Amino acid sequence: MIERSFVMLKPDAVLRRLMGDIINRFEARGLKIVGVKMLNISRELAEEHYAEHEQKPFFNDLVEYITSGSTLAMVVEGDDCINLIRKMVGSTNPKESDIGTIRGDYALETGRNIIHASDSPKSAKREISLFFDDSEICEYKMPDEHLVYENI
Ligand code: IDP
Ligand code: MG
Repeated sequence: MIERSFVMLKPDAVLRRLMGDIINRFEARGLKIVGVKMLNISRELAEEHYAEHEQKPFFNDLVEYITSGSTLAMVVEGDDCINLIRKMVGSTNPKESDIGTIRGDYALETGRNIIHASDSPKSAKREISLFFDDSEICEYKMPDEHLVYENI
């Protein structure tokens, strides 16, 4: 099923000039970027985005981290892409992330793990609407869709 996931490159990914490499991984896989923008996340938006972690001991550090600089927010589309992107991102703790995953290749610490990706269809819907207006999503057909997908 075609899904959309919310992906955010955290401030360290932007500062470390990893945006291109990471976006390229999604494009090379055959996924479609249908929304993208850079933004400095407000404290309010960060708290709302990470509301599920409000009671966790790392919550304040997490909000500080995510609001410490510019981020790149994306909506990525593709077949069953929510789980697929989580696999491409790797474990929350980069030391446990497989080599070949984004965190496993570019990060060392949980508190500097460079990327966020939605963990379920419900989170994806919530997160996309938190960061993007409908008018900011672009629908288009990839000319090689028949090469990426068997039954198109
Ligand atoms: P996820 O990003 O892999 O979905 P979550 O458990 O949803 O991981 O946690 C959200 C973010 O909070 C993580 O990506 C990481 O930046 C931060 N975080 C999670 N657990 C810890 C921790 O134990 N210490 C510091 N930061 C943490
Ligand atoms: Mg999460």
